[in-house]
Amino acid sequence: MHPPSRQDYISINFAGQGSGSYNNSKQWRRQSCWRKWKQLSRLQRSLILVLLFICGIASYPAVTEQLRVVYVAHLSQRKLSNKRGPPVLQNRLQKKENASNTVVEDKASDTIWREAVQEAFRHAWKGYKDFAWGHDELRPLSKSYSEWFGLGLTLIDALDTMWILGLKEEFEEAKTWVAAELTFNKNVDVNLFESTIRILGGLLSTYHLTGDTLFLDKAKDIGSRLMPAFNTPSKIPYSDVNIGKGTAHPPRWTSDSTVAEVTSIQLEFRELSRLTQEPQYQAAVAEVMKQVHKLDGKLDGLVPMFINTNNGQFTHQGIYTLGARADSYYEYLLKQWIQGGKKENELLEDYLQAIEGVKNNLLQKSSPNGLTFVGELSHGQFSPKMDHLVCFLPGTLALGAYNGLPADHMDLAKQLMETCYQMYIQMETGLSPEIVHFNMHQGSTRDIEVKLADRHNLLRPETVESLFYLYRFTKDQKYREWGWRILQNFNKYTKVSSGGYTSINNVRDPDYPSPRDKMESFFLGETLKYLYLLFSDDPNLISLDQYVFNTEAHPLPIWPSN
Ligand code: DMJ
Repeated sequence: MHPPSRQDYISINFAGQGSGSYNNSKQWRRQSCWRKWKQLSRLQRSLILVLLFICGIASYPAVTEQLRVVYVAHLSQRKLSNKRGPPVLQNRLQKKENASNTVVEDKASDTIWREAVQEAFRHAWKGYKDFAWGHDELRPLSKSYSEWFGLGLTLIDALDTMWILGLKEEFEEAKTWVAAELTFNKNVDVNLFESTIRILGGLLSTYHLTGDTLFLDKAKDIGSRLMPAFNTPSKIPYSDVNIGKGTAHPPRWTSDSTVAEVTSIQLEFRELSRLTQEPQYQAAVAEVMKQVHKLDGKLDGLVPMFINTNNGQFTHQGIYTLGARADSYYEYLLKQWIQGGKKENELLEDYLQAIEGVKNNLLQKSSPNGLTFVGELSHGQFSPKMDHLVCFLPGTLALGAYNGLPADHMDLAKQLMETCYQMYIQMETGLSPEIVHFNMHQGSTRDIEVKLADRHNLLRPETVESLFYLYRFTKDQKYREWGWRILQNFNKYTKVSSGGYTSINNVRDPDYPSPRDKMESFFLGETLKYLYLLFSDDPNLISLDQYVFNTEAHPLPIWPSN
């Protein structure tokens, strides 16, 4: 395959950056036009004036709208990009700007930023609709698609985002597809965790937001088809299920499952039981939590990454991370506790103990600037490696503090939020790599290093997810400005002109970030949803007193106390 041409990217250039001869040529053109105008007859001049007047009236709304968008984008771009120095300094400088100017910008930016997210969604949706409709994922450069489960994954993951963003037309056409085309009676292997968080979670939340039982019926159908995964000797589920045949199995090379996967399906199955009044779903996932709660092999509440489906024991012990394969275990301890009305004490105890475990074993500061980060532990050896996935943690810590957990969780959330933002802004594209390593030695010149193999960006949501929580709880405007900057960088380096956004291979090369030709479903399910919510000041747009987001950003109701 040919490497995709660079013209596939939209890059934004603002007027005024042009050549030095601009004024002279303008003057010359003005004089020449005036000469030609004088040569016309009176009738010809009147006709031209009438024509110009009619055109002006017809194009007035479109032109003013475009000018408004360009003007505000230009202001924001100038405000955020053109100043040198670390972000903290920039914020201080911004506050000093003349007061009336700030009022105009703030008023406009709130609305404009949300409109920019809607625009990004529409652009992503256009690519999906034109080239991948009804398939799992868009391949925007080759204008085709890829299948994972063959279940319209992107469309289902995006349903509640369209509802929340107010994209009624797009929502209706997707709903029509769900009603007419979506069937789970298919001979396909699906991953239990991925299909639970994206499909079951997406359908349940769309049901709650819309009240349309179409989505509940579909949720019941997929939920019941996933249940064979729990038929194992230990009741710890297998990773894969054939939803047509009703059979389940572990991956080919092992009888282990991933700890994060078996402990991050609970919010969805518990909710399915509540809605259907059928207890088997909740019972199956509660059994997993009960066993993991009691297991040996934890370190201060931190869990290993694998668990065996035959004997129910942790395997590959001694490695502790808040990143891949363990991340959402911690998230779901807190969120199940919130979902159930803060009554299930074991969940809370495990969560609080784990956060202490993070503080005691995984938390360090980088050099030279002292960024707080969460590293990994491998058989007693500390590694300053942090996955982008860990950036869910500031948001989760903040959510816990909002729900009455210790205030120092919020302090830590703020410090980690700054670090996650630096993982973006210190890269040449302003987009975070998948994995970073922090320098800890005195005399280092930069805090963050990136290995060659870790330079990709998959359009992941964790940082903007945390920005959303931090802004909701603190109302500190800087979190929105950070989110706006990240959105602009996605637009600059990952937007494909014919529709869609693409993962990239190299966040350190702004000239050629090397597109991967894939738009992950979570870009629509999570990244754009959290950005939109970050830019909304309405606390009732998915109130955090009424909803808890699953790990794929699908809001599920907090259960009423009775
Ligand atoms: C999503 O599927 C979920 O957020 C999951 O918890 C982690 N991986 C992706 C996004 O990065």
